[in-house]
Amino acid sequence: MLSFVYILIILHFRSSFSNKVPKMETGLHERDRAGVQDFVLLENYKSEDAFIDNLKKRFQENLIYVSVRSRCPTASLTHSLFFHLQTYIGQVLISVNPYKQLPIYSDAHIKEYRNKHFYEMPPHIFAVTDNAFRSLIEENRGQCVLISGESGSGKTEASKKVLQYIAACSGHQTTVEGVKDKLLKSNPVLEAFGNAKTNRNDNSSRFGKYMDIQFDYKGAPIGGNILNYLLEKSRVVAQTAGERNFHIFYQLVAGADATLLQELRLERALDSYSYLSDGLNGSVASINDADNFKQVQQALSVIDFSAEEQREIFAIVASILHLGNIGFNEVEGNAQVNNRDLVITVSRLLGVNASELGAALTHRTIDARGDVVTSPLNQELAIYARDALAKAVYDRMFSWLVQRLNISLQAKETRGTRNNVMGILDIYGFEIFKRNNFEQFCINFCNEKLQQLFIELTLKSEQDEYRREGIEWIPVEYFDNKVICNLIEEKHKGIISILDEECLRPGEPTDRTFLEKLTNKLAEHQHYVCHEKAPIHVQKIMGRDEFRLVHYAGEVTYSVNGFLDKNNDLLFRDLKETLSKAGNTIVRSCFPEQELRSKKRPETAISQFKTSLNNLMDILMCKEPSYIRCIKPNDLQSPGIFDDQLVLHQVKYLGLMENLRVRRAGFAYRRSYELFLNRYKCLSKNTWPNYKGAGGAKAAVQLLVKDLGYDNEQYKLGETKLFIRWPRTLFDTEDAYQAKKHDIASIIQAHWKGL
Ligand code: AOV
Ligand code: MG
Repeated sequence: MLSFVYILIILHFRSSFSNKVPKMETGLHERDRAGVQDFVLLENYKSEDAFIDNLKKRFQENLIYVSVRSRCPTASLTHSLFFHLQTYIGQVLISVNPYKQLPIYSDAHIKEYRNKHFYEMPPHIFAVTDNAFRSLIEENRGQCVLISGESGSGKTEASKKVLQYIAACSGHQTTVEGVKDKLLKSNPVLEAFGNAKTNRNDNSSRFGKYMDIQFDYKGAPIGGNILNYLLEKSRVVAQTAGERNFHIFYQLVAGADATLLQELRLERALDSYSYLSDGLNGSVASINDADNFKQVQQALSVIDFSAEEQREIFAIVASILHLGNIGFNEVEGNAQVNNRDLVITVSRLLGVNASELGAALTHRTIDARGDVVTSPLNQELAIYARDALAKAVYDRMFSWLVQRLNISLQAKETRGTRNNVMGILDIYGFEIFKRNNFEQFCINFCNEKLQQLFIELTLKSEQDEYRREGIEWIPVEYFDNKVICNLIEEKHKGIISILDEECLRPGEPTDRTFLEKLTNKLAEHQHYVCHEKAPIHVQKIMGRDEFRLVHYAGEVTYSVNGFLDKNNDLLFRDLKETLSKAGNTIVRSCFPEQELRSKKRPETAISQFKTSLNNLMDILMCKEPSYIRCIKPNDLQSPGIFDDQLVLHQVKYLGLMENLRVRRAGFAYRRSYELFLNRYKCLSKNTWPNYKGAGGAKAAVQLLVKDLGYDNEQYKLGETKLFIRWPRTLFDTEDAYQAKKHDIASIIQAHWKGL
């Protein structure tokens, strides 16, 4: 009986082979009032001016999103196969920071984007997210949303919109609501402790964040995990003019109620605290510290932080403020604490012995192969030790906070959900300040790595594949920033290696000797500029203690002052020992005793950072990426101003023009011949029921697509794969396949009924 049905199916297919010619790709020519919403539709797509003009027109109409996707008509795209396209074309959304609230993120908007085709709706973060989300659930492919752009371009805001959309669209069971609440509430907490006002952005991320959200097979979020990258801890003890310390310090002082304030021995006056008085001493118009503090407290409760944990966290924050006010006198070369009361206050808050802390702040014990020697510090070193303590306590508390969040976010049940993960990457954006230090060097290195990933996935691998498959292709030239990544991180030769070498060298290495080594080894490198070899106009603005790197996003002059110190990241043993016995359990867990016993030299700060970034790249490489490329329209953080030159610069270095060219000329879909035949061989009598006579899979596909009416423009045959230029072609083929499947199902049904 079964073989009878089989023959019936074959007969039906054979008789129904029509020469249905799929509709030709028409492209999309409608354009809205303000430019085109998809750059692929831009007529003059090679012109930078036209590109900028399009962004500007749309920006002026409050249309801040423009997509770069493959040509595809908007109508009737309801194919399951749609998702196969993303693997190859990825999604790129360009977002221009409006610097004002736009009414485009409401629940009604979320509803509109829900389960709609990416191509059907105007470009939006919600469209990108919906698409990635559906690809994750329906195709079981791990996703990541990579958000990049310079400082203040809108990355963090974008990442919050991604999360908002996911929370609104996914399951609504009580258990899931709990997880979603926690995911959402992790943001205000991390921003309070990890963001600060800089001269570029009032809410600048001073750490890198990668958040994984884990879903069950039905698409409900069941957990999350956050990885944090190098917090800019130097900010705890000093800030540049016009900048602030981390938000939480101001929030606590402004928002704590009288009881808490009293408990922490704090006053409301910001200028009472030395660690808050370097930069901008006070509040910022765009920020309400007191309100934000209430939000943080509420968020901590939602994330299940106990009252005791919250008390301990705020005690640590307060202790740092008090610590900063401890000064030292010098008597015969020995530092002495000038305000013992403050030492007592700090000790109470952290639960350490006051005299031990006082001694640890003014002495240093060295264990040289079993010979333990304690010697007094001078005033300068005592200040150094105090600041190192404040930085270390804050930094480690921040990492503890992330770990603690992760415990709360941990999924209860993870079976079968390995691939159901969506990652969101929001790092600190590329920065150029008047003075740039070790921190900017790390931040900009991180941005180079992310740009490298974008190039690798959207420009390089795409074109490499065409070359490998022997597809006729006019290469699109682009600047590959690998050369800069190598300059920074190459083993033995790169800046990081030279810095580490200098940090570990016996003798008396200094920032200046490090700079000399850099210049000796790298003077000839085209992306390294030393003072001696700099062009006159650059030399004029460059100090003798500076070097300059030609980054993908611009030239940055770095001062070497503090490089060695920050890289060594030394905290004297006496202080570690004191803290390892702290009554404050968070502090105690941040300074474990084992660390004191370890004889191994800790890895330098930059090496740790490099390793963690390379691990991150590995994580991202095995996921399907969606990109949000954020653009800052002006340097004034103001709405309505579109600075053409500033935008053009970003468009250039982000590689957006090149990306568009590859998109336009490229192929939306590709599949190995065998896989293509597996699905569609039933659409031609030449390949159905098998294609043995065709002379191999490639020849069979050639016959099949001819029968389907593909013209030469629509496809190319590679070595191992069929390349289809426009999604529409594929969708029509899929339509024909679905129709055939449907027909045959009806025939079988009719047959059984008739029996
Ligand atoms: P960033 O994350 O890219 O900078 P943010 O996301 O913090 O930049 O954005 C900076 C500011 O721009 C925000 O505080 C908002 O005021 C405004 N903004 C950004 N995106 C939007 C939007 N979609 N709608 C309205 N306002 C917006 V940095 O973390 O500094 O690299 O390190
Ligand atoms: Mg940010």
